[in-house]
Amino acid sequence: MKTMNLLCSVLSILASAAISMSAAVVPPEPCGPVPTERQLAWHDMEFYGFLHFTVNTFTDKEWGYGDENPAVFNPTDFDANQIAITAKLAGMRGLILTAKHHDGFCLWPSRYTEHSVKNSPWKNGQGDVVREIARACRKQGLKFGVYLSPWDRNHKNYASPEYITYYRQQLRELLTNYGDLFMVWFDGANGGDGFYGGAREKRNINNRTYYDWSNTWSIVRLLMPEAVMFSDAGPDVRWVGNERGIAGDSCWTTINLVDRHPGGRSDGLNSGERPGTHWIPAECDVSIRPGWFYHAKEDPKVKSAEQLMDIYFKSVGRGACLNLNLPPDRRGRIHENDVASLREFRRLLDATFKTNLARKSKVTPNANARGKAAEFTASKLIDGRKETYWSTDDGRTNPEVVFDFGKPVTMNVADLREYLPAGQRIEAFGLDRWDGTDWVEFATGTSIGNRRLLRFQPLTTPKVRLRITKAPVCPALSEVGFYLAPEPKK
Ligand code: FUL
Repeated sequence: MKTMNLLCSVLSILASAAISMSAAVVPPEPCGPVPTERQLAWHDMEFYGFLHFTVNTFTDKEWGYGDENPAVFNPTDFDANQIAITAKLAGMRGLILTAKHHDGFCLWPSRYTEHSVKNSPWKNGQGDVVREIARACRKQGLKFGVYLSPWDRNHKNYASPEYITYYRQQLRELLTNYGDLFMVWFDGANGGDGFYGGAREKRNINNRTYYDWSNTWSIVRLLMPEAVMFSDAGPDVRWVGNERGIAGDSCWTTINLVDRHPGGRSDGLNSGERPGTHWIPAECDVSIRPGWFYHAKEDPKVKSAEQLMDIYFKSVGRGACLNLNLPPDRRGRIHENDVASLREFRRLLDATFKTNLARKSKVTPNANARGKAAEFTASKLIDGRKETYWSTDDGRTNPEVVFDFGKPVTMNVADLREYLPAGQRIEAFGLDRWDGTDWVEFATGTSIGNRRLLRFQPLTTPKVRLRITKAPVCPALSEVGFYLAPEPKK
C-alpha cells in the first residue's frame, strides 16, 4: 500500500511538472489577419434582429420619397417591450433599429431636422422610438444598434458638403444619447431621385468620395469604440452580397480591401477572399417577410420556422452572423404571424442543439497535442468553451481526431468552431463514420471560422472521425459537436 502511495505521489509530481512545463508551450502563430476585440464580441452575437420601422409602415412603401407629412407616423399601440421580448424569445442577442431610413424621417427628435417624430401626432410629438427600443433592449438583456441611412431623400442639402455635416451631427446624437451601441449599420443604397427639400429631382453622388467615410468612421471609433461598423466594405463587418440571408458555401472571414467602399463593388462579399488583406466577416441580412417594412398584404407571407432554420444553417452555420428583420406593424408591434413563426423557429433551434453527442465521447487524435501541452489537447474540443482549443505542432497541418461514443448514436448535424484569435486556419475537412469495418466519408466542408454547421441524412455510428484535409498551418479548433435535429415537417 505504502509503495502504491509513493508511486502515486511520484506520478502526480511528474504530472504537475509536465503541466507546468506545458505552460511554456508557444501557442500557434496567427494565420493571416485576426479579429479585433470588438469583432470577437460581434462574432459571439451570432443571431440578432433588424427593425425596419418608419413612415413607410404607414404609407405602405419600401422606400419613402422624403415628402411624407410627419403626421402619417402614428402607431396606435406602440410597444417596445413586446418587440424586444419577441426578439429575445426568438433567440436574438440584439436589435438594430432604422433610426433613419432613406426617406430621412427620424425616429428620434433630432435637433437638426423637422422631419421626425417630434412633428408627428404620436405621443403628441413627445415620443422617441430610439429611446424606447434602446431601453426595452436593455431590459431584455439585448444589445442595441442603429441604422442611419446615408442617402436622405428629404434633406435639401443632400449631395452637397453641408449634408455630410448634418449626417455627422445626427450620428453624434445617436452615439451620445442612447447608451452603448453594439453596431452602426451603414447602408449602401443611393437611388438618385427624391424630394430634397422640395426640389423633387434626381441627385447623383459619387459614393466613393462624397461621404468621406474615413472621417465618419472615426467619429464612431471616438464616441463608441466598442461598436462594430457594417457596410459593403466594413470596416468591421461586411455585407454578404445578397438580401436572402445566405452566405457562400465557403465563406471566408477575410477580404481584400482594394477599391472597396460602402455602395461599391459587391463581388467577393458572399464568399470572402482568401488570402485576404483584412478580417472583415460577413453579416447575412434578410427579412422575415418579402419586404423590409410592414405591409398587411404580406401577413400570409411570413417565412416559416423551417425556412428560418434553413437560413440559420446557411448564415450562422457558415461562420456569418444572421441579422433577421422583424418589421413592426402599424400598431407598433410585431405581428402575431411573425411571433408564431419565431416561436416555432426557437423551438426547432432548441430541439436541434439540445444534446451534444460529442460531449460524452472519448476523443483520440492521431497527433500529439501541441508541445504535448495539456492546454492544447483534443479534449478541449468538447469542453464547451470557445476560449480553449485543440492544436498540434507546427507542421502537423492535416491531423485527424476520432470521437468514440461507446455505443451507436444517431446524428444529422455537425458543428465546428475555430479559435478565432489565431486566425482562420482550416481550408477543408472531412467527416467519416465507422461502418464496423471501415471509415466512410459522410460530409465535407471548407471554411469554418466562428462556426460551421453541416446537415446530413440521419446516420447511426459508434464513432466519427474528423480529418483536416487542407490547411497551411496547424489547426486551432475550439469546439466540435454532433446533434440529432428533429426531422422537418413534411
Ligand atoms: C437596403 C435598403 O435599400 C433597404 O430598404 C433595406 O434597408 C436594406 C436592409 O438595405 O440597402
